[in-house]
Amino acid sequence: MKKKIVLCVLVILAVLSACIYFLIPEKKGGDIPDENIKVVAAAEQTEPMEHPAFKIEEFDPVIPDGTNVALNAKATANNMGPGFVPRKSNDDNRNTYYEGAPGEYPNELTLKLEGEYTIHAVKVLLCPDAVWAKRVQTIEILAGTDPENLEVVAEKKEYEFDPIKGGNETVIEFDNTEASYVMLRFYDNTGAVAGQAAEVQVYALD
Ligand SMILES: [Ca+2]
Repeated sequence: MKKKIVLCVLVILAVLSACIYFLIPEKKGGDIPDENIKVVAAAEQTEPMEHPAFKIEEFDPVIPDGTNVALNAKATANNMGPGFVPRKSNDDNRNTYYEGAPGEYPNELTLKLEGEYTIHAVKVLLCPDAVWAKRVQTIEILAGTDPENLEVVAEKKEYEFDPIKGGNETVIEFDNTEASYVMLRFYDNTGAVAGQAAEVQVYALD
């Protein structure tokens, strides 16, 4: 008889506990212990998502009209850093580059083309690896057929080189010019102690 009474009491207590649990839902998760904690709802996600703030637009390189006539040009410079010979600016390899002598601005890199062409754009490329930090180079372009009397075809201007968003390259366009010599005159480089060019492409109309 006593066992039945004890069993009944246990059943009643269990039922009461269940009622208390379900009738007071705000107690289930417990109180927020700290007023500084902000509870936010997680976004519904059923597949991998990328936050728009971290999305980098795919770079679409600019390729000027015509043909690059700089590949076989003879490259010279008024100065250079150790090992950064001018020829590295048009050897078709973006991992090699010309760099001027440290702090000896302006650095003048001249390409003697194989003939006389009607040119309209110069593309300057640096190594595309992300390890190259974004930088701004101040460049002026001169061109002509007389190496002693080259004329400015693109005024001195700042150009951004960004391997993440811009392919670490820039295109400098100017009016059609008859030229067998092209000079890049570097005035400043925020990412190094002198002007740099891994590849210089000169575009001539066909
Ligand atoms: Ca090169």
